[in-house]
Amino acid sequence: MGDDVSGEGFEPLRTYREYPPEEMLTRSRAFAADLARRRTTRQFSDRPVAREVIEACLTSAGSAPSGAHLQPWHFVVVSDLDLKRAIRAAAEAAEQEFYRTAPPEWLAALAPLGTDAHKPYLETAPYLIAVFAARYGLAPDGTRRTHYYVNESVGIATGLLLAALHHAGLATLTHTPSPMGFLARLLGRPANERPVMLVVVGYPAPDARVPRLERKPLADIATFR
Ligand code: IYR
Repeated sequence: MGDDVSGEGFEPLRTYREYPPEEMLTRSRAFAADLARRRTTRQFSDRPVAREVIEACLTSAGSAPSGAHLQPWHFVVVSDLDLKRAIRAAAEAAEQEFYRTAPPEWLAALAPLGTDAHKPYLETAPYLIAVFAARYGLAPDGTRRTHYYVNESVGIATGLLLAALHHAGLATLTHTPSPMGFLARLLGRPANERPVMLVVVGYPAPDARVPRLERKPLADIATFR
């Protein structure tokens, strides 16, 4: 006996699509090659991006699997310049403290990336997407509902978001100002939500530069047994 899928709450799987083995291979390789072009970018253009594109990419993010399908995520899309400025000011204040007090080992690990407390892209890029994790569900009447595997679920959704934005032809930066409690305050999020990260989105600056870095080869990241 497997899982019971006979009840009223079930329907046939209609959306699955099988590809012939050759096509499966070419598709998987083409997808890998396309994702291999994704680079975290720290210089953004101020060129506008259609809101509909962001909406479609967030729809991709929202397709993620989640613990008990409770979808414990919320995305706040910030394009308002005053709000971006306020986020930048708060993030830079937090980062100044970070770079002043971080352990030497951490600062050494970051050195190849060339980062510092200066975050002009938080103002330049057309969109900042603040990712929030709903630690528990909160009904309007204040009733709480336990959420499961929140970090895993939000991590998967954010990964799909980054892939969708890249697929659309946009550059991204995952930014984790520390501490980032200011995001919940500035964006007026409810008490059950914890800010997870900011995803900076836009066109890369025409003269954008990225660190030379290599990705681990397959043999180092996967084991077949
Ligand atoms: N949040 C800081 C520091 C930082 C930390 C890690 I780990 C990175 O991969 C990159 C940056 C900053 O944004 O500069």
